[in-house]
Amino acid sequence: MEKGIIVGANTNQLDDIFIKELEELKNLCEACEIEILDTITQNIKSINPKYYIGTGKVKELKELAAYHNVDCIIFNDELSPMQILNIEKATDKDIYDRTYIILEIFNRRAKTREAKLQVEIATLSYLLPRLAGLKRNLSRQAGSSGVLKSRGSGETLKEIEKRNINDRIIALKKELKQIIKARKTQRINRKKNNIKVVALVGYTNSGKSSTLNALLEHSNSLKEVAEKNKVFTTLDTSTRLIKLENYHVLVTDTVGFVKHLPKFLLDSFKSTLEEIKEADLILHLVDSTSTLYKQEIEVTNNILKDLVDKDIPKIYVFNKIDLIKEHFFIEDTYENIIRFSAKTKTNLNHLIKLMEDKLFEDMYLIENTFSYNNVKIVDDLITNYEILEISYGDEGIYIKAKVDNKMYNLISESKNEK
Ligand SMILES: Nc1nc2c(ncn2[C@@H]2O[C@H](COP(=O)(O)OP(=O)(O)O)[C@@H](O)[C@H]2O)c(=O)[nH]1
Ligand SMILES: [Mg+2]
Repeated sequence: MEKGIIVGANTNQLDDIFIKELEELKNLCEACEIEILDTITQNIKSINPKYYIGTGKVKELKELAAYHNVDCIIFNDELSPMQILNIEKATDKDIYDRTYIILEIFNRRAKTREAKLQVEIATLSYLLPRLAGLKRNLSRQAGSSGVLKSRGSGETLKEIEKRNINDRIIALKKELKQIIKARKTQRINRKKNNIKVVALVGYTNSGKSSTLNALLEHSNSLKEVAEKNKVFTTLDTSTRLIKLENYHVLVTDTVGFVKHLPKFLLDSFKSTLEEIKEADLILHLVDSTSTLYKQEIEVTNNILKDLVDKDIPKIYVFNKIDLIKEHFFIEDTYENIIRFSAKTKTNLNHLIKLMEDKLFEDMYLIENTFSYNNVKIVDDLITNYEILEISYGDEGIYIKAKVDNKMYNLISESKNEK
């Protein structure tokens, strides 16, 4: 894990909003596997065009960076190419800015071809004017794009890189255009299993990962989960198989919303959220301690509206309720709300129950003994549905399961055929 220091300059924000922003950045860095050892802040009237912070602060920063022996310094803002170059010279450390960290997260989380293209285009557009300043960071980027691997020397290298990058951006945009065109004519229906999918959505720091962990801990019938996991070998790292009260579901931790997302990153951000389209339920995580939570909900919902055209049931999870001392009043504009704490597990059981209600409300409970010459349906049931009970007797296979409409009809038909 790399180690780093965060730098923030407060020009005209309220203190607690500024502090929250730095917390968010810390969380973002940790998502990029950079451990934050310290933070330096400065209240200034205007940003220093040369060093972002004041020259005195730069000295302090250099000493602190040397003291902690960090690999990098991360600024809570987008830096100009010149600023990166100057600060890197002055401190002798790798300099990253907020935008770079966000891009790094998007790079790691982009799954579909479209998302990968979007993110690479954004990354290259960001790198282009910064080639000189980011010389040491290029190797980090090289792995994801491959475009910067070309080797040369001195100035010519930069020229080659510049030309390559421009060519590559043009090629990527062309491919992206084709993908978007193709997508319009094909319906996405990639679901292979009938297992339900839950997406955790919300701002960075709202507690998405903590909630996933709380659910995971609760999912205590580990043997069963391990067995089931074999079926889902293709799961990516952010998706987990979770046992609720009766059923297994897949829970996906999505890329978090961030404050002041640069405009040129919006498309990449949306593309990394594509997986929400396939969700059967959305857990909208809200940081109850945020004074701006209403706005945050609205921003999140607006993006969701853009992204998904069908109605996906939603539960508003007002997290961090342990930090709220008085009664927490929530307007009744939101349906399906729950006051929750991922830390103290307040209302975890309630949340699990609510999830199950929302996910399985239009499922049928079936209880039937299938004769042994009906193994095809039994096979389908076992592979694709949640089996609550199964036993093999003389008359056949007894199964209790919850099934969807399609399977329900299939079973009814097979009964009639007898
Ligand atoms: N007090 C308290 N802190 C929480 C709770 N949930 C998360 N946190 C803290 O909030 C920060 C962000 O949580 P995290 O799960 O990483 O948020 P994410 O960015 O949405 O995945 C971490 O420092 C957590 O320890 C909670 O219910 N109560
Ligand atoms: Mg997280």
